[in-house]
Amino acid sequence: MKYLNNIEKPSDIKKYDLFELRQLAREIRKYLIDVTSKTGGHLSSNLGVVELTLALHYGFDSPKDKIIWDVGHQAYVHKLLSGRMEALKSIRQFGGISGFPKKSESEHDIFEVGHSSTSISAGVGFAAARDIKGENNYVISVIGDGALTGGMSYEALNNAARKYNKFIVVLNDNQMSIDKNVGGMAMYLDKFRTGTLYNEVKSDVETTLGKIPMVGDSIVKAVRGVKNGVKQLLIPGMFFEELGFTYLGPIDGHDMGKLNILIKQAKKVEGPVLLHVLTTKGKGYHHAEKDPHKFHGVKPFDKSNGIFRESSNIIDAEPKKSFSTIVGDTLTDIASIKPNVVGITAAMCSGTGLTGFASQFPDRFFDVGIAEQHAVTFSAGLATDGIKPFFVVYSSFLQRAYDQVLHDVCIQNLPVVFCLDRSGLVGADGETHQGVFDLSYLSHIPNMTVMAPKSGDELKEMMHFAASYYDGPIAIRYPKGLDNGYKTGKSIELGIEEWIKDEASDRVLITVGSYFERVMKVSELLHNNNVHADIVNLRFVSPINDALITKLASKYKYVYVFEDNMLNGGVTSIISRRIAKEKAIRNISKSPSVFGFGIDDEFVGHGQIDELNKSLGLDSKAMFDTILSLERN
Ligand SMILES: Cc1ncc(C[n+]2csc(CCOP(=O)(O)OP(=O)(O)O)c2C)c(N)n1
Repeated sequence: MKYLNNIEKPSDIKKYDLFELRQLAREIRKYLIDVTSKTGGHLSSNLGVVELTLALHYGFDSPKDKIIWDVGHQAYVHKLLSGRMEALKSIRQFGGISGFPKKSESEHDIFEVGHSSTSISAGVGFAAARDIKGENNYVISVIGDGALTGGMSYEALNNAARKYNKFIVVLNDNQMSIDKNVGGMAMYLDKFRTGTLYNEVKSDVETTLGKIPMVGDSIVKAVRGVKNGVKQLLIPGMFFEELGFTYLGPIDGHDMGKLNILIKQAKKVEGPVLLHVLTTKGKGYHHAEKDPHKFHGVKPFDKSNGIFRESSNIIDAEPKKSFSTIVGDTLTDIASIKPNVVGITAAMCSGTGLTGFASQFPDRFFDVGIAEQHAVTFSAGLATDGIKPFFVVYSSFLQRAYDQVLHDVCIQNLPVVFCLDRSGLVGADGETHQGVFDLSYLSHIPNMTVMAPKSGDELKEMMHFAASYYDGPIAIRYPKGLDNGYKTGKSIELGIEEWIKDEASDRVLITVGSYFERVMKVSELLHNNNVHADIVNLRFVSPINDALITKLASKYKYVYVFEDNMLNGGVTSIISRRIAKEKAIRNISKSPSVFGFGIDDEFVGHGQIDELNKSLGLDSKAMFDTILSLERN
């Protein structure tokens, strides 16, 4: 690594000439493949931005100039150029560096991110702050064509129009989101590559003008005559130009020389600039170029053949299914008997397990792009007119559609089903992706039913229950990972919990969803120490029935709640409040002490889920110890 080894900060690359920059790009690709083949991580997006990242750091002066990444999964090259070459080997691991920009890691990571479509808004903020302070730096927002499907990016473009100097939006267009990019903007951008935009517009103009009697023909001739002039007028980029940006491009994003020239030009333009860069996701690694989707987020793999090193369950006699697969399969089963059922994703078709559904029911499958807010209100529209939508979405991504859930679905009490994948701790993606807020942000909304299954079988039953439920919205939240194999037990009934053990103890363990296995283990450890506990699988976080609360308030000395969620506003809060109310109303002299195991008022970083739970004192042994010590006091 002759060139890469000599770089400690971004400005170090300025000493290289074009030939050397190209060598450096080669070394970076090799290093990225080496590291991610061992650690896993986001590979193909990073391979696609090697030259672009080099050109940005070559043309600008970070951190004085502000380079803002959208989503942030493509910032590995940036990390390499800003002193984290060795640290990259620990990326996404417990105690290692983050897979996304992190201010605590480097002064060059100026804005934190993980969710999509934030970079232009943040950039407008940086540009406005700069102007208020009378400073002179450039602001550069780097956004992918996938992230450009998110509504907030248009709000930001609209807001930036004609206002800011030294503000450059770099559109990194590789025609891919995680899956193939979708929607009208993707089609529009696609035409830039093929040149069909100009031809199409020209023929539209000719047809329209030709229809005007007398003058039509001569104008058409004139238009043909000034073909090149028209081409200048109708060039790609009109959309952005109309919004007040100067459009530059499209340009080959792997041509270092051209990139350097265009960035120089962009720096001279007055007003905001949109620099359109065409890249290839997975560039330079044959397997990733061939299947960029597979190499978007990788597990460790054999770099010689691109084959993932499989996890051990694959060699089990009967491999366990993931919760996402169970959701996809169950939705397909439901849709085959209920013709009004549709499946919706916000750019996460394969991640949410919907690939099979999409191919079996292409007319009832909707990928709306990275547009969670739209997906919710779109579902509300469908549900109002007799369709039964299942919006399958990662828990942390639904956060941004809170008002749509409340305002468009819940107030009108519409029968939309939300399947919340990746609820609870998700592991290596860290803070931005932990799905530990949904019980709090959903269960306090009137009309919303919230369920959490203890297993894949129960998840399936809950989906069938939801498919036949028309009295309002339902959310089912389930974790990342593989099914634990527990059977459902008694059938699902609205608001009714499942008693796993009910033996008149003075202690009860209330388990919510994915905690089930760990709680069974806690119960076993307690039992072995002659401490006996009843066990309730809560199933419904909302509604929780009155009889359960009465029983909890009057029978037990200790109530332990286990929830893969924030304790603030989560199940522990709900149950504590309900017990306190019960105590007041029924004049119960003694009520139980309620203790919650969950996330206590902090953002949880990255690492394996087991490691994170251990660090939080939420593994079975630690929870067992906590119970013993609480009761000893
Ligand atoms: C709000 C939100 N929804 C979904 C995702 C999941 N996600 C991560 S990257 C990605 C695709 C981004 O595509 P693009 O911006 O074109 O970047 P590329 O990977 O193609 O470089 C998606 C959907 C997310 N990060 N944030």
